[in-house]
Amino acid sequence: MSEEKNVVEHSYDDSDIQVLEGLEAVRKRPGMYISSTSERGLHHLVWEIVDNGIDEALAGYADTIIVSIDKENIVTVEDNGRGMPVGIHQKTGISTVETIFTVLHAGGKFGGGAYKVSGGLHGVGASVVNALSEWLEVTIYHQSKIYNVRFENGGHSVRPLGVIGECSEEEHGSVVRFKADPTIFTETTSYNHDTIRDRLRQMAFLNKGIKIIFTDLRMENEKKVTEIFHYEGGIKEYIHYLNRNKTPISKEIFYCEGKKDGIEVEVSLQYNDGYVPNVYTFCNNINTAEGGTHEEGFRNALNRTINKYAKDSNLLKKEDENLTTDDVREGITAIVSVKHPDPQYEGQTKTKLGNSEARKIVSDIFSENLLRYLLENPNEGKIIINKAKVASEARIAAKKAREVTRRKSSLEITSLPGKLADCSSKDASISEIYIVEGDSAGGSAKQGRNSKFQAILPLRGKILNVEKARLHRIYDNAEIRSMITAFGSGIGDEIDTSKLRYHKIVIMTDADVDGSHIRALLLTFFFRFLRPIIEEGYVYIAMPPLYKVQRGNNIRYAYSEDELENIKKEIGERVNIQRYKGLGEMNPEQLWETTMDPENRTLIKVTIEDAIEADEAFSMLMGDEVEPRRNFIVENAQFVKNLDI
Ligand code: 28F
Repeated sequence: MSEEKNVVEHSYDDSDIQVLEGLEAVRKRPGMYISSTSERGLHHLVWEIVDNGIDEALAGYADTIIVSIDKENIVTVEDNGRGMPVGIHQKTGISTVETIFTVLHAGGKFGGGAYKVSGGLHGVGASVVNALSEWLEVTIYHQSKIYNVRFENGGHSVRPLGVIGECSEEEHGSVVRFKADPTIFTETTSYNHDTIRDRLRQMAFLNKGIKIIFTDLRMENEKKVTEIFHYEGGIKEYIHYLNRNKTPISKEIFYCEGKKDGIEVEVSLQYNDGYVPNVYTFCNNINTAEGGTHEEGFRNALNRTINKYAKDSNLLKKEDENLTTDDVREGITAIVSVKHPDPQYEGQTKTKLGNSEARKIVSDIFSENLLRYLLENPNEGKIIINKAKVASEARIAAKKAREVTRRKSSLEITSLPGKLADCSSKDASISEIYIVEGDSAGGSAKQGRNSKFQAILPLRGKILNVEKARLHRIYDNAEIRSMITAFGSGIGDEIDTSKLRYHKIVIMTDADVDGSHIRALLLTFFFRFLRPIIEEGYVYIAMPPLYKVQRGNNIRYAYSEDELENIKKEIGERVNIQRYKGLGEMNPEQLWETTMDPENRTLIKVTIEDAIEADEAFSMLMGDEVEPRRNFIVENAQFVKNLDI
């Protein structure tokens, strides 16, 4: 505040010209400032302005941020803070608010020890948003006056800051309203509702107490035009939210916070009955997807503290081997959030925290509080240690099982499963394996196939639901063992897709409820334990026909209701229609012709668009909780339909 006089006046001089040159540079090379001019870059505009409001709230002056998008994709962001300073900025000779919006990097460190907490990665400053907007307006409520300034065409001031009205003394804050420039954002200027909603929700979780209100006026015909995100519990409520479709094994969610050397640390966690760890780390509200020093501090402290507690309380005997990091992470959902005044980011995508001091600070604060939590909640302590002990036993058993499987498959190639009708080709790039439901369909497939490059593996009954099973039980399952040996690639951490014996793994099941269940089970298994084979595009779903339509010698197959109607139109209504209830009803020739012949068949390639989303979907579809599954199916009828193709 020392840098300004408390008056509003305006004078243009040389610095204005420099300012416009600066903003012009942003317009010439926008990618340097906002990553890209695609949809992603467009959203950066919103994040930047929201971050500034969040900073005002974190400084303790605001508690509410309102974000709205109107029909024309105009964005308005509002806070109830002090209002951006309206006095003249000593260095630039124009008001501080105009300085913020016209001088590059004016939004960064502003002296006086103030720093931008949010932002970090995309903290490029409000001037960049102005430069890339068709127009932008700032309105400030401060000491009973309403101030306003408007810029057009990438930051040219068309209405200098002035008082446009009066307000009550209690009203204070800043409002920024802008329209992204379509000549810059040539791909799209339409914001993605879900992207904005999810990020605002996350911001509310990461900054406890701040209320974020989101209104999307483009959603007028739908129920949720306005959503309010407000969590007094912060990341503790985030954990509850993340575990909403899981079954927690500990009731009381762990939470701690602390501060040292200007670094704020928050950690929250809860264990669920699953086996996959989900640890999310943040620095200055940015998801540090590549982890870094804060994540290492967390991991070491978790391991050390759990082992110490387990031995001190005799839950683990003195002579027992320590639990490993993997053991103590099984089924954990955790969030580590730090706020750092000077973050250094590293890694491929610059999402890895590099500040080495963060390691010890996180570790110290977290371990002290975790130990206290365990001592104060001995029941939770017991549950957690038991889970890690079971994990450790399973790890040892799985290692043994893996050794057995590996020895078997390396000894002799005849250890291939007996039920497998292998193909004669040894060239994986042309070889296919059909995983077929049931022995009778398997028989038809064996007779109908081209044995040169097509192998058939019939599965009997339903395979194990791997969502609910641990690695050693998975190795015990006969159906799964035969798949693993047939594929040849190995499994889990030891997977090597260059050893894969077939480059097409085709799931062929009946077009009924049982068939789609088996397909979902297989996909879950692949997703959990053979993920690279999906990622590298080796997994397919076969499309058997639903109907056989016959008129005299003319035989046609319909793969959908629509197609059936079309065929009827084409060859007449007086046809003989047979509905296939299962693959077994087709003779080998028909199965070849309709479903297996590369010339005629349709295969659907299984892809993983977004591993996290897919993982959530699988947990939901496969987990114990009935209610979220029901909701998910209702909400995502489309996706489920795809799963059930
Ligand atoms: C809709 C987005 O950008 N809110 C903001 C403030 C408040 C101050 C400020 C902002 C401080 C030192 C310049 C007010 N009074 N919402 C926002 N609210 N910026 S941005 O100051 C800017 C810097 O030099 C503010 C006293 N100190 C700071």
